[in-house]
Amino acid sequence: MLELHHNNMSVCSAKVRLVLREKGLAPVEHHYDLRRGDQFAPAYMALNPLGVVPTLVHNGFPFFESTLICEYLDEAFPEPPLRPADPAERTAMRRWASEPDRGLHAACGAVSNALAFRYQFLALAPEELEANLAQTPDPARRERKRMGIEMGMDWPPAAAAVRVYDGALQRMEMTLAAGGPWLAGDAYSLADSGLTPYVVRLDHLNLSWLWDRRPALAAWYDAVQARPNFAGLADHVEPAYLDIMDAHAAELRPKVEAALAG
Ligand SMILES: N[C@@H](CCC(=O)N[C@@H](CS)C(=O)NCC(=O)O)C(=O)O
Repeated sequence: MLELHHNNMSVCSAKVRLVLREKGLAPVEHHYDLRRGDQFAPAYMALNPLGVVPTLVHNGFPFFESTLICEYLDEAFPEPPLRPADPAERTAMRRWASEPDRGLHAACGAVSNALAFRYQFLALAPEELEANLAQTPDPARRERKRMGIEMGMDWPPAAAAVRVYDGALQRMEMTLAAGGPWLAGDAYSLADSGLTPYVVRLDHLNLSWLWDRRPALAAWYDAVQARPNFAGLADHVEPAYLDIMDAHAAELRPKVEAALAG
């Protein structure tokens, strides 16, 4: 039996759902409200001690860390293969698939928070916000969350995160322009499914202008959206979140541009 503990708008969860769809797998789903703090419930933290989604449970055994889950799925359910057979392409795939774990995921969190999600928290009463922050077990993670909520794009790490994101887009552009059509060569792989939710997030944040002058990336983004497995992401998008992302986009664009120039 296959079970997925996830959240609809979580990029890491979407990453895993794209792979599940590609494999034609339909797990039993358990949805977590991350704003309410469902991820910190003791029963869930027994599965995933970090208190983050996603967690995949296969035949009673829990797997966490989305990059590792995706590799596991490709090993346990080999058809269609999402890891290139060629060793050099396989290494390239792993380099791209692990890009979120080397800073892009943290940058995505900081940018999403600074441009949109902080407004969900700022709408809470002060004591509700404190209670919500207090649930985050790791003090450093709690403090980062607090600063992002309080300062938004005026928090220097948020501006730095914009540059990290932009650097990843530029490297994607260069890779795709030099080879392609996929990130690790001729075939769609875990590299493409792994990066897709991060580009979608920028699109949702009204930052698609970041690839106005990146034609190879723009073509890749069209191609990933045209694939049937994209439903694994698109079917879970929550309109209320898109409304929050739209609400402040125009007013915040100059701050994003300033961060890129910084
Ligand atoms: N490296 C982890 C990151 C997981 C992660 O940060 N998940 C986010 C959603 S994308 C989460 O659960 N956030 C809740 C929180 O930080 O309280 C992975 O790839 O699975």
